[in-house]
Amino acid sequence: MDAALVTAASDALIAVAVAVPVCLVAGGVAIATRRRGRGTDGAARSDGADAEVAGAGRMTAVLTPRATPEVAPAPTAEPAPPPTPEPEAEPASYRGRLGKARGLLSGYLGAVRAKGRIDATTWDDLEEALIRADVGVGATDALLDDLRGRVKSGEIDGPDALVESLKGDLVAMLTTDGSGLAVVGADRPGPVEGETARTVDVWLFVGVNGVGKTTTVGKVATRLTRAGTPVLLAAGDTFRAAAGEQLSLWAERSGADIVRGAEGGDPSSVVFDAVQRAAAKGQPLVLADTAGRLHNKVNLIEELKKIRRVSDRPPGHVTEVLLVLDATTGQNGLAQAKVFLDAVDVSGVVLTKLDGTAKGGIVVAIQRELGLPVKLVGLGEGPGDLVDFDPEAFVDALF
Ligand SMILES: Nc1nc2c(ncn2[C@@H]2O[C@H](COP(=O)(O)OP(=O)(O)OP(=O)(O)O)[C@@H](O)[C@H]2O)c(=O)[nH]1
Ligand SMILES: [Mg+2]
Repeated sequence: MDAALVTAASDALIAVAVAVPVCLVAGGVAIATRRRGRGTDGAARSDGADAEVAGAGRMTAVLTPRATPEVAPAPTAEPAPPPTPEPEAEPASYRGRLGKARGLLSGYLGAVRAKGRIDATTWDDLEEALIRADVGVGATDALLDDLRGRVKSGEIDGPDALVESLKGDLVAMLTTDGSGLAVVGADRPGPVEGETARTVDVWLFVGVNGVGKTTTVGKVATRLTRAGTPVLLAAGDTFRAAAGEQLSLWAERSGADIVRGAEGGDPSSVVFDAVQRAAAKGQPLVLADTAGRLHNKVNLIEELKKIRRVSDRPPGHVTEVLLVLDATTGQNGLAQAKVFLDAVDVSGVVLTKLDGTAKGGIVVAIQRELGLPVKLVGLGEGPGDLVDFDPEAFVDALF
């Protein structure tokens, strides 16, 4: 054998030695794969086939029940039971939720009553009670001046009558016109020539961070959708990452529609889109959440002005700008409020967290010093914990 032949023969042997196990392994893998494939395929096919059969059965049962007696007719689907409604929490009541504020006043008023007569300490007690409840110095002076005059004239003849008169004065002070919310669809200006008709009311919720804007939007949405008014939520707080998510939860909870924008996007365009969508879907009201904080206060105020302008373009019409204030911040909240009043034409106040504070008297200061009606009051964190402001029930719960 010559050398070349030997090399060729040994190459062929090596090739066979390598090729055989490779083929065996490959074949094994191929078989295993096919088996696995058949397994899966088989299962899928069998499901599909079963589904087809079931489908055929259903079709047959529906179309030609007597022609194919061997196919059992599909049982008529039972109507799905109606969903069990979530148990409604007890509706929030002033008396039930204002325990803290009542606790503060009752100590003082108890002392006034217990004395049996009106003297200098009576006036000191009343003054301290009202100031500590955050009624404000101006309102406290006005209330006590009126009561002093009526004691002098003999109209009020003892501590019990004095406390009752204080109650009456507070109710009178808190009763204002315009404390009701705008009626949806009631106040739309007629169409201007060449302009789209205004078919969507917009309520804006403004206020500093953490006061309860988003929660209030959710509660108002809950209330309105329960009453049969469809609402669309606009996630106008694009500054905080979690804000849109938080509002989405409320949308889900209340059954409202929602329009969200990109994080860091332009909040005005979110509200604009929401108004367009509401108009297209025939929804009469957009509730717009806004940011409570931007990079600085000037930005925030400019942004709100823009949101208001854009929201008021047809088909939109701004019918409420609700300033949300946190009752627990008491008098400090008033200073913040003034910034908003200058920027956007505020139509009323939502006072939140009255359930968690002794400073219930802040309601008096808001109406007196800001000249704004308190329209809604937050008495807790739940969807039903928002009530119309009712001066009589409120004062009654304080005493
Ligand atoms: N106890 C009580 N808590 C409330 C009430 N309203 C809101 N809160 C709570 O206050 C906290 C802040 O509420 P948000 O609605 O997130 O406040 P926000 O104004 O939207 O805050 P930013 O988006 O940060 O500007 C949440 O924990 C709410 O559950 C209320 O009436 N009572
Ligand atoms: Mg918010």
